[in-house]
Amino acid sequence: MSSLESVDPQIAELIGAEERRQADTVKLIPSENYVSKAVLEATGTVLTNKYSEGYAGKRYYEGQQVIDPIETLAIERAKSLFGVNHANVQPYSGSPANLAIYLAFMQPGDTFMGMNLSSGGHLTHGSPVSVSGKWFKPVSYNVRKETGRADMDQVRELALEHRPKVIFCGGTAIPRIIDFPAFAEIAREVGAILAADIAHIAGLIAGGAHPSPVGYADVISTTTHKTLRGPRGAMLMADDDEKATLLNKAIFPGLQGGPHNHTTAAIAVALHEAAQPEFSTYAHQVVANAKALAEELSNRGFDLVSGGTDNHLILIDLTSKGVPGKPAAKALDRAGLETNYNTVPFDPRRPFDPSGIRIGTPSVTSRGMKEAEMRQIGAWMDEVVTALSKGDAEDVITRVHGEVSELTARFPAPGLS
Ligand code: DSN
Repeated sequence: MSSLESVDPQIAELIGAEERRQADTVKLIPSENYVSKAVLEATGTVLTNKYSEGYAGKRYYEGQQVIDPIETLAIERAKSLFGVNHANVQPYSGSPANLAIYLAFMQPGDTFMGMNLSSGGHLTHGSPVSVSGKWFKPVSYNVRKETGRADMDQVRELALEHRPKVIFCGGTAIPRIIDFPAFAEIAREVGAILAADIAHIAGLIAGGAHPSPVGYADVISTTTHKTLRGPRGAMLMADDDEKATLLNKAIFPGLQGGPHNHTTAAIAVALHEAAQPEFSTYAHQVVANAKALAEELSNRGFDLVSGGTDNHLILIDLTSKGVPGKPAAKALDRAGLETNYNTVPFDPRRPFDPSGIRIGTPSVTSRGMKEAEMRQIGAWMDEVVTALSKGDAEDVITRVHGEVSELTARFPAPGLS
């Protein structure tokens, strides 16, 4: 019996249940993944016992003989993997990382630009319910209705009109390649800082399956737990010394206290894994799988925002199927296909009951699934959603769940016992 089982059997049982759930489910949420056993091991270590406010060589607590080299290793690996001059590996997650960008380069009330949430942006890119929208003046740009792709004419017009301090590109529901050079040109023209939020695509960039913002964006923020396949955490990167210093000050002492050293170690492990040749194979397969799944869904009459995908993510408007996103996601979940309901661009419905679902292929790719399995998953999704639209999906959900279990048994997930 493990210590956890003997000390707290309730939590041990719940963790075990979650592990079994993750093993038995086809996880299609595009921001999730399965980390390796090595990343899990680094996360669950005595490093959690240590306080380390400050940065290597300049800490406010003694006893940093081991923490300093761990954090330095993580930084050096991030710099080498992404080809940047500076990296900060301390942000607790993506939202604090983005807030640090505001703190570093803006004053309360200043204007910035970001992609509208329903067009694919993130809450921290100026949503009125986020501190980014409450304490600053966000100007939102959209995708074009006809193409579902970022409206770069609108970005330029708004930038010229509002002269933002910062322009954010990137987001959480963008199925297409982000045109970093085009954003950089506009940012230069209006004298704005270009911030690239690459949280979703960091692993694809590291693996060479998506263009990099390095050389275009002034600052880069990313989480470490999505396509990058590390622990839950984040990083900030920059080439310019002055900007890097401002970002460091914004993270500590501006926003955070002690870094989560166990997470820092696990980030270092994930960055090491991402530098191996097999990670590039994984990154390219993530994209190939997403394209195969998008094609299958499209052939089956699903309305994909922008018509398809260039990356790991597919955004589906279910309006034409006569089923809103929330009931569809719930029915799919009961069939063992885990997605999230999501707004689509110009969605007439509300975020808690939107028109679409968002899916992606990082997790299934980490399990070793390929194009044939993606076609099967697309067929199952169609069966469930079609049955739901006809009002009786129970038999289909039960049958598909059985078939999903057979598939997941053939593709064990990394990190799970
Ligand atoms: N929650 C993340 C996602 O699912 O995309 C963004 O922060």
